[in-house]
Amino acid sequence: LDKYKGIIPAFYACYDEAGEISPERIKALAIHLYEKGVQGLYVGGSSGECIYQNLEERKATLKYVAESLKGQLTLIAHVGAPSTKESVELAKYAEELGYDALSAIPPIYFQLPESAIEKYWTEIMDSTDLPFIIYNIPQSTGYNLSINLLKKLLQNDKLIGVKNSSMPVMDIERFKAAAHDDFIVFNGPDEQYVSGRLIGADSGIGGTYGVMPELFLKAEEFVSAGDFSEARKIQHDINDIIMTLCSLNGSMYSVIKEIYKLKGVNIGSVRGPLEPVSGDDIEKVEGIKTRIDE
Ligand code: HMN
Repeated sequence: LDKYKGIIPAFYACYDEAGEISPERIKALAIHLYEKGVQGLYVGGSSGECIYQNLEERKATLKYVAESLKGQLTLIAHVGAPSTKESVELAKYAEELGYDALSAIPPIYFQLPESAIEKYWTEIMDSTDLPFIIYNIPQSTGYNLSINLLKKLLQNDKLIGVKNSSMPVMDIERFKAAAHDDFIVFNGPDEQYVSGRLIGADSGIGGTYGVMPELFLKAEEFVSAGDFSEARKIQHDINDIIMTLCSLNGSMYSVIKEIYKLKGVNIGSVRGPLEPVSGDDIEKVEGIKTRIDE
C-alpha cells in the first residue's frame, strides 16, 4: 500500500481557449506534475470539475492522463457521478485504462438514506476488480460518512481507504480507529496537512499541492522525520498562500489555474458557474506565484 503514501495532487480540469477538453493540456499538466516528484494523481474529483463535465469529457480526461503516466505514478480515478449507472460506466472504463484505484463521493442532490449510499458505493466496488477509496466531503455533499456505514463497507475487501475532506481532524483519527491497520486515510484539507498526518492520516490528496509541490513534499519530509516544528513552519507558509488564493475574486480553482499559467502550464480557465479571476485581481496572482517561489 506504499504506492498510496505521499503527496497526491488533485488533477485540474484542462480546457482549451473555447472551454473544451484539451488533450494536449491534459498531457502537459500530467507531465509537469510527474516531473515535480509527486506520488500519484487523483483524477476527475472536485478540482477536476467532475460535476460540470459529461461522461465523454470525463472519460477523455481519464484516458489522456493514463496515456501520459500509466505505470509511472499511482493513478486514482474519481468516478462519482449523478447516477449509479454513469459511475459504474466510468469505473469500468478506468479499470480498462489501467488505473490503480477508484474513488467516489456519495450520491449528490437528493438527500438519500444511508442505505442508498451504501448501495451506491457497493455497486461501484462490485463493478470492477480495483480497490476503492471513499471520498468524504460533507460540506459539499451534505453527507458525513458514519462509523456505522464505514464498518459495514469494510466487509468488502475492495475498500482500502477514505479520502477525508471534512474539517475536524478528529474524523481522521476516528476512521483510522474504526478500521484495520492497513486502512489508508488521506488528508483532504490542505490547510491541515501536518495536523492530519499527526493525528493518523497516512497520506494526502489535495487541490493546492500541484501549484506548490515543493512545499508539501518538504512538509511531508519533516513529518516523516518527526521534526514537527519545521513541519509547522511550512504549514504556516502554505496556509498564508491558501488564504491569499481564496481572497481573490473568482473561484479558488480559477486562481490556481492562473498560477499554473504563470508557471508555463496553461490549462485554460474554469467552466461556469465557477467564476474566472476578474478585474485587478489578475495582477495579484503574480504576487502569489512569487510567494510560492520564495
Ligand atoms: C479533489 O477532489 O479535487 C480534491 O482532492 C479535493 C481537496 O480536498 C480540496 N478540496 C476542494 O477542492 C473542495 C482541497 O485540497 C482544497 O483544495 C484545499 O484544502 C484548499 O482549500
